[in-house]
Amino acid sequence: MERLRSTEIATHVGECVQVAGWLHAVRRLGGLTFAVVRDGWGMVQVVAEAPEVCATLAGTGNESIVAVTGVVTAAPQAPGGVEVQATALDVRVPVAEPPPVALHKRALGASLATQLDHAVVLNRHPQRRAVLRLAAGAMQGFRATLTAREFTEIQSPKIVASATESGANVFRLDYFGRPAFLAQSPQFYKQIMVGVFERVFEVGPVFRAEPHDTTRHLNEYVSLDAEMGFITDHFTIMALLRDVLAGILAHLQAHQAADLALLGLTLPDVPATIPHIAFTEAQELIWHQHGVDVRGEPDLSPQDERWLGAWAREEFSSDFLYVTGYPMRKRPFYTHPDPARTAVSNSFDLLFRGIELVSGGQRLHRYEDYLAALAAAHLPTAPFADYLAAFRYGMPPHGGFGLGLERLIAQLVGLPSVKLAALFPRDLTRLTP
Ligand code: AMO
Repeated sequence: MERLRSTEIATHVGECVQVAGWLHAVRRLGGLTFAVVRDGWGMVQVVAEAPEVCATLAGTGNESIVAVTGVVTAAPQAPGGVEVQATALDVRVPVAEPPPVALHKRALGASLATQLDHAVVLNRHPQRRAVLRLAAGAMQGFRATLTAREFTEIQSPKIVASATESGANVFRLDYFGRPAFLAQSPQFYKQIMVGVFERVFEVGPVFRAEPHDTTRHLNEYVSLDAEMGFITDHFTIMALLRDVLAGILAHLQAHQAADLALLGLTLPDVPATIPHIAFTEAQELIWHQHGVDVRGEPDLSPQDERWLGAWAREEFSSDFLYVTGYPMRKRPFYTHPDPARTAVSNSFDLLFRGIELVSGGQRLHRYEDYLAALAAAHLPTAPFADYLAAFRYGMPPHGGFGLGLERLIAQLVGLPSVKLAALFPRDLTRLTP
């Protein structure tokens, strides 16, 4: 008999079917044994009355691989509104040892460290799985939205010869005797590829040697990057990003209702125009509202971002807020200045519920401007020779953004750490699992 997936059986009421998966839970009630079989997509409730099936279930450890044959019947209280009345049970891979953390409990009680240390097994928990599947859905929504707008997907090298974001926070490695780095972002390559395709995006890992342990930093994370040519300024990119976010959330709503329901989530609205505030105005606001004088600071602190997030919610009922015009001295050398005020950059961060989710902006596009920017940053041109070639041979005004996938998921779900949005997070102490 062909195996059906858990999500398929609801349309087979009255038929004899086979389901197979992991034995998630077993409990006895009167003369009946109830079991839950979990497969890659969901759960199936199984009811057994036959003494030999009940005895086998009683003697089989959770997480054993089992196949159940039986008739599908309507059961409004069961997941999916159906259950399987088991007539036969085949234990294919018995497991005797209990898992390191109970997977059959509705809520995961384990500490963050325990959850991360046992991620291999713990990622099977229905709630963990729903979170991780939302991350998969967000990547799909990102790809679908940009593909529909004629962007081309690229995959750029992750072993690179120069740091892109800054010399700090970069993992060094030995490339056949030559120094090399793990890419901090696809920044240079996505810009170079604007010279080829005009509009590009990339979904891929990036590496940051951040030597601190926080709830918002990973040492390897998934970056959702986009870059496009022929823009007016950073506001063109901010409008694009607004539509990309709306596209991602619409995708999750349309395709992942079950995961959202399991996590009890309602997705936020993305305003037709996301409100924006200039960097210096944001600092003034914090000074007036909270009495903390951050004016003159080159960047916003996590506390400043939380305050601004709360203000956006209060003022605009928006979970999203753009902060524009960061000081040039805090942005990477490739950033385009505001033509009217050269100390101010044509850049933005997007705050989502009070945490930086995206950085982006307009880039320099003239060769001479790059030479001047590198000189001003006291950087040699030689390591950037290939990158600079793109500008020597003609590049349009362009810009883009980078969005951290784990931050998006952590903020959407309300996770206490971005580490819980990664399959197997890399942090200061964790190189395994
Ligand atoms: P930036 O360095 O600000 O910009 O990174 C962009 C976004 O990536 C996420 N992020 C992180 N997520 C988890 N752990 C980290 N250590 C981490 N660092 C950053 C954040 C952040 O907003 N090249 C530019 C983007 C661009 O301008 O296109 C860049 O990488 O969500």
